[in-house]
Amino acid sequence: MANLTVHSLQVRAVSVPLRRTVIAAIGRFEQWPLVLIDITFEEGVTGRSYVSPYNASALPSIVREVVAVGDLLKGRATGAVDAFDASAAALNPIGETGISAIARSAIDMAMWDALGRAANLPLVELLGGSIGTFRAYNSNGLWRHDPNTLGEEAAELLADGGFTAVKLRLGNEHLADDLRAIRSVRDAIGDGVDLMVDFNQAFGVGDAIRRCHELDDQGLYWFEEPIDYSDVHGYAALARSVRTPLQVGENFYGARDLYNLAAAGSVHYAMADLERIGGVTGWIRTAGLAAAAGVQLSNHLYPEFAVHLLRTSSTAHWLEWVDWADPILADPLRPVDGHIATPDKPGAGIDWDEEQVARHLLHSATTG
Ligand code: SMN
Ligand code: MG
Repeated sequence: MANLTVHSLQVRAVSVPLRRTVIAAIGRFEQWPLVLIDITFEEGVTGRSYVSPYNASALPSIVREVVAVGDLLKGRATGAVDAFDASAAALNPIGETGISAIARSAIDMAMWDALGRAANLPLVELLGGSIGTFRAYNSNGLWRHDPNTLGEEAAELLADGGFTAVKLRLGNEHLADDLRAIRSVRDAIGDGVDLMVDFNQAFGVGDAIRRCHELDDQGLYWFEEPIDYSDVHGYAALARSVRTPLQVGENFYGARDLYNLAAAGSVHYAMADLERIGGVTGWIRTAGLAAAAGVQLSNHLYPEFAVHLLRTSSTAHWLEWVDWADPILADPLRPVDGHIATPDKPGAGIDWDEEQVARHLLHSATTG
């Protein structure tokens, strides 16, 4: 069934506890808010997705906007790409980024999930790929807290799923604190483990050049977002003067953001966040561009959808493993030997643990 007709929507906001408090240059988060989308189609299938907007304050607006986009698609058979373009056009008056991007991405992911379920194919097979595994780094910890605890935490993160790579959040005001954090982790993990670092846009260009030079001989795998994600010229300046590859993209709102950086020779590695990039459709478009530009592409969050997409993207690089939606998932993914496997079931493989959803529910809207 290549086209589906939206019948009704259920959109629910929950907030789940995080095992380790997220502390980064962009903020501190003790709870992880999620918006769960269920779209039921007249053809008898239900598609599911979730988005995680960090800020609980935005949940009611996101729920409303997702419902509005779903309503717009009601009553006419549509494919996922057509639905995506129709929702992008309808949302254009309120802008292409922010809640507008989150709403169309959420609907898009649920559409693709439904298409997989309707075709009785895992999403990866619907996209022309095959079920299997993808290598991952463990991103569940190593936030900007007491450096003395980071070594122990890094060892836990490696052991919990057999990982060979972890990501550490930096961007402290003083170099000594970044160095202390790196030393603590490296002493615990040894030289054979890949160590990515993430600055979360902490610096202006000059300070970023200074900090990246100071850390350039630390054997780090990538420098993620040293500066504002959209500063094309700043990234070009960094790329010219730093040896460690640059990683940027979790804040991209579509393929054009990658195009702008790639065209300026400003980026080595890119990542796409399904909530911002435009869901599965936005990922496919971005992955085509990444392949053409020779940029290696990773995901940011959403491992449940990303594992399908990485296995169908020719410059796919690393899967970022986070388990933050696990409390409300009926059948969470489990890392094995540092790899994540595509579930062998129709669609993306997302189903809710309804008891837990009810327990953590904050708002909900139903239409149809
Ligand atoms: C990150 C993710 C989610 C919240 C804060 C920070 C981080 C990452 O940038 O890349 O994992
Ligand atoms: Mg990041």
